[in-house]
Amino acid sequence: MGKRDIVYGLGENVGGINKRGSLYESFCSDDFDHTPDKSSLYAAHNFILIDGDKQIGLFFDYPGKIAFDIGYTHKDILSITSEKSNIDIYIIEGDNLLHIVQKFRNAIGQSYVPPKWAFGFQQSRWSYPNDKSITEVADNFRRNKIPCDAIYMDIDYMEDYKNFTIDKTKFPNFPNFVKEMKNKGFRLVPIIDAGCKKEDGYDICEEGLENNYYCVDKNGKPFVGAVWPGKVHFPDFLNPDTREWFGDKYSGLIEQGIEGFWNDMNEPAIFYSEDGLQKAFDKIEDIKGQNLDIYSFFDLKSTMLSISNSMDDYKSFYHNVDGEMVNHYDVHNLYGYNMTRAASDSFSSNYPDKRFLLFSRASYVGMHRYGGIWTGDNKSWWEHLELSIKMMPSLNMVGFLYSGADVGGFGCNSNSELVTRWTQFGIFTPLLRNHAALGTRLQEPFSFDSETTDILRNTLNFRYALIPYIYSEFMKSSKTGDMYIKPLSFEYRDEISRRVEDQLLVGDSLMVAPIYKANTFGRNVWLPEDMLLWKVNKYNNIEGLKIAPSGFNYIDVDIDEIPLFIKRDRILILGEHGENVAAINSDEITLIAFVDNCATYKLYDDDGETNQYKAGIFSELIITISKRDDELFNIETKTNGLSKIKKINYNIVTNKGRVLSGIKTI
Ligand code: MIG
Repeated sequence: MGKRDIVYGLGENVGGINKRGSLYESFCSDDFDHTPDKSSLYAAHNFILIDGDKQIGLFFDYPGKIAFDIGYTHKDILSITSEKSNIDIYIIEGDNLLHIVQKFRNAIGQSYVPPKWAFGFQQSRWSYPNDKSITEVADNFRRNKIPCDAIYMDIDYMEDYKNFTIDKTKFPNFPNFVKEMKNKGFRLVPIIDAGCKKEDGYDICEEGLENNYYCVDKNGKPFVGAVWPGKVHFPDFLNPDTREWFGDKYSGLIEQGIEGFWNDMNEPAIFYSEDGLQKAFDKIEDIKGQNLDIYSFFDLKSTMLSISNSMDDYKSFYHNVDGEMVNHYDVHNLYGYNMTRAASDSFSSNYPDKRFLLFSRASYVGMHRYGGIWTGDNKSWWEHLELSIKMMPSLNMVGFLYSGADVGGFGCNSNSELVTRWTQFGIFTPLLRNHAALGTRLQEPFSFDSETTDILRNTLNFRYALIPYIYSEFMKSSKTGDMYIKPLSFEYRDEISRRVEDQLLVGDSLMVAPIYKANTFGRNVWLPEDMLLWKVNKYNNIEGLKIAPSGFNYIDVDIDEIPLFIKRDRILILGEHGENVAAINSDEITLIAFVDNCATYKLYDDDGETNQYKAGIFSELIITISKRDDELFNIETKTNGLSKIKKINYNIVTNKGRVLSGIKTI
């Protein structure tokens, strides 16, 4: 590598946008400590992009463990090591960084498209255990007038953590409850785990055993591991028959009214295996009664800690790939991918014209065609808000457009300021879900003081107002292989823009500069060119628009403000807000444009529910604003006939900072 080369990529991983200086690994791991010393998270996204004298993309299609030493052992040497030699390497050249990403994305296929309601705010917690607690959360949203589209059901909705069951004591009439919630405007999103409980009489267990759908040990017997329900079998998702069988099981919940799922623990996470546990017991037996010196004691401790997700376990079971026994360890990174593929394939064949919400914890490049991802068990740490900012563009490079982090942080206790700042960034991520772990402090938007509730209401109303823009940009990116979220360097090639890691380009018109530090009421922002600054407080109160000059600007950002930068000759589109996506009035939009010369925006929309858009049924409204003189602008619109928009409230800011407002009817 040249001294100043930048290495982008690796999708979901720790570290910065520029990965240089560290050692990374792809081995999907269930690790809830996303600390800087880690080398791997839940995903294996073996794509890197080098920005040096030459720009080049590299994709390593390899299902096992692979290491990326990006200037760690030697600062100027990039070295990639797969454990075995069976690897396909793709070298992608192009005119610039974005072009290389587009070529890569065109090769790996179009990104998953969720239903439009999945762009609304979603609330989760491990767990809202029963129908009463879910109703209470829903009522709290409406009482506080905070928009929300979905509430999550974590593992406790199941009977003894058995996939595809509903605990009847907690949900006496589930289909009815789902309907009631939908009438109130909320979708319920249940979790599905990879491991299936080993229990006589449990249909999933029995059918799987009868048909050899589970992974087997070296003797060909169904492999037994343990997760939430205690002992489980792991469906062999590499086997197409297993996929079809398991995928079709989602229909049981769909028939009860469910329209979205999250697939968890599919690295797969294994708490322990019988062998692993036995080895640990033996060790304890051996040393019982001894006077343990420091090394024997540490050894004992690490034996206990390494019972979970152990390499020995991953090496001890097999998949059936076209009749051949393949060791799990060698294809580990394909497991969660194929679980999510199973669900997606089944949705497409059983409900071909309906879109479902589907996202996964584990993933591999290519899974982006079947579902999105969330970034797993982060913590309520400011550092993890920062990490989530840096991860977003890397996820977009590998096609995971529908993604997001647990807003507010999953583990540890959050506070009002962190939830506020995290939400203020989260509103730009397609998947916007507040989620928290068992035993942590409540962090729903109404869980703090009334001032915080007010701020979060405004913030989330603003998210809903942004949905026409977010959806339009998302859909265009998914079609063309563009990135919905980009680092600055993908558009601005000056040396400072190439190094900025805490500002992002969101869609075609916006740059964001989130606050991600505690007790902070402002920050430096690098502007590669003059931009229009709008400090959003209440979104429907468009005031204080001013031009921020290129260069470094220190921007004051009060706790209730979101600084937004609109690029020159670009247009931001805003809709109305509503209590959920369905309630948004779609015949009127507001635009804010920063026009020096001429700006055009192509607003995409579709029914948000079906796959008709693939057959060309979507609406397009092209808005062009061109300058006649300093005071006069032409606004022209052109539609493909399907746009419902009748009225545009415009705010045009000239390069001298004058704001011209008015209404244009179509
Ligand atoms: O071992 O289902 O990442 O979102 O709340 C924890 C309980 C299992 C991990 C997921 C998290 C979820 C939790 N699960």
